[in-house]
Amino acid sequence: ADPKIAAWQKLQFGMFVHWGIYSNHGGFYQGQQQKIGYPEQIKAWMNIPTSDYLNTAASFDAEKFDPQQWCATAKAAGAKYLVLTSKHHDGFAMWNTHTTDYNITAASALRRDPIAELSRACRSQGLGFGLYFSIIDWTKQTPKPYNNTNPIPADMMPYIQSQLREILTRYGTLDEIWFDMGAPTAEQSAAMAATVHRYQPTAMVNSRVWNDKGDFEVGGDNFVPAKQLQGPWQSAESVFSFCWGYCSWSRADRSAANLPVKVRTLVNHLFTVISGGGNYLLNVGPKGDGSIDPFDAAVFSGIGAWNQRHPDA
Ligand code: FUL
Repeated sequence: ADPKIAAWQKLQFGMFVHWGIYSNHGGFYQGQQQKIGYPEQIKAWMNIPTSDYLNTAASFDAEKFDPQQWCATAKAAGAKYLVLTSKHHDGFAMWNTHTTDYNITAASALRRDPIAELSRACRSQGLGFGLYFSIIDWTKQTPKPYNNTNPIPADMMPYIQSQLREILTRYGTLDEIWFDMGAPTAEQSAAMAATVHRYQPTAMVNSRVWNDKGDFEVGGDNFVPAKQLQGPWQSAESVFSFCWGYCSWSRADRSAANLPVKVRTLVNHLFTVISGGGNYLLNVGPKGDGSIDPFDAAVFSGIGAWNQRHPDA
């Protein structure tokens, strides 16, 4: 077997993190709750002008952002790696990029590079690390909520490639790159995958680079197949299937009574997936201040309690 695939499959269980300017909104804009769509896509669903979105960015100081704590949450669950959103569809770069000022160090109050800090924290705690990268970008394309038929204009490719080069060369070894959305041509998909392989020869690329140019299959959101799939595959599921970024409104779902139900459901999915040879990537959406909601953190430690029954699984 290919050692690169085998090493990736050995990770088995990871923590996915959706965190960006949208986390500060938590599904609300001007006091109104977002009615449809994922909260990480609030800019498109609620038509937030870029100037307003930048105002939100300006107040994004993430005073409770603690990368060691995020790693501890992942480890408490028994996860072996962490995958962070470097850029979601809003186009806001969560690293100190040279390609645009629309980024966390230039346009937010945080002025730190969370990818740098998190990658270091992961390494210090013995966790693997990977990055999510949205192919569609609402700073280059008209924001369209949940539209997966967006072609990628040819003149967007140099921008994408420059951004990929930065995230692929600055943060040490990456275990996977998780592309998402858009409708690139086969040549564009191949070019993106080739850039990953060139700078990170051991990183695995997910199937949402499209056109069969990925190294592993992810299927749709919250996809938990009952059967073993052919080839390397992964299930990516969110603690709350209806939000990847932080949703502040779901108080009822975060009740004490719901905690054991949630843990049991997700443990069931974890074991279904890994016993079928897949990797399980469980998502959490930290708040805009950088902290993980206590309920969500308790879900991860609850899963860990189950995992310890099978420490070598
Ligand atoms: C989807 C995206 O559109 C969602 O916002 C989220 O990032 C999920 C993991 O993939 O297709």
